[in-house]
Amino acid sequence: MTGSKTSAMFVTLEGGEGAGKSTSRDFIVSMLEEYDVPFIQTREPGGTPIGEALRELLLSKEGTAPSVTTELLMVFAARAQHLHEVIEPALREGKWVLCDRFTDATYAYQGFGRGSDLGEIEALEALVQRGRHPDLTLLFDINPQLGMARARQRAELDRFEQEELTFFEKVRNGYLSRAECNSRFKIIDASRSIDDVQDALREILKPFLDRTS
Ligand code: Z5A
Repeated sequence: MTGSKTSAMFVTLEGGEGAGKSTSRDFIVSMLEEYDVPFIQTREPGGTPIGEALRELLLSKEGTAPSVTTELLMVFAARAQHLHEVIEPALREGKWVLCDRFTDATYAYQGFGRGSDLGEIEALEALVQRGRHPDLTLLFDINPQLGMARARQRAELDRFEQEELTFFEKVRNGYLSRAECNSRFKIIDASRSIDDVQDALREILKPFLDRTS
């Protein structure tokens, strides 16, 4: 990375379990390097020491599970620190920020999945983000049954991944309904092969990257 190109973009990756966000993130990183674009990659919940500590609590299967409201406040607490410590400074420096999950995940998981009030999520979003929103959101859409089968092959399941299929169906519907009303979303059919998903990503990202050269 040379730091010579300055069209900062805030790009988020979203989708259900096993949709292939991590696999695709590595491919996007290789594209950013190919175009010599300065960038950082980060994730939510997490991205800072405070955020990573909250992530551990959120995903842990040990002890008492947080209440729906506690869970909602924890993801926004992690996000407030993430914006303050990592995302805003990087954007100010003209870097692309590639973030694995952001507030659309809160709408999908806490709102549509757990039933948190969407108006309350909007209020927290306004408080924490102060008008900051992603410029581009890549939604990896997958049938939850297929996604869960992939996730199960990969590693031990965390607290979220142990939910019933109906939870993930609600999450998927939440994401799709958000995508319907926001033009920053690009939906990628994540049930396709890795090569096909990467072709779709290249097609989506190339116009943005060409603008930086
Ligand atoms: N959460 C929340 O509730 N509210 C919030 O506001 C936020 C988050 C921000 C952790 O997220 C949890 O936090 C998440 C929601 C909640 N729920 N869970 N669980 P996470 O992003 O860290 O966790 P995740 O959803 O489980 O993502 P992941 O583990 O990184 O999975 P993925 O990135 O989507 O998939 P992957 O690891 O790239 O791929 C899974 C497997 O499938 C792997 O073996 C791949 O090799 C394979 N794969 C990938 N693509 C393909 C294709 N195209 N074909 C075949 N096989 C493939």
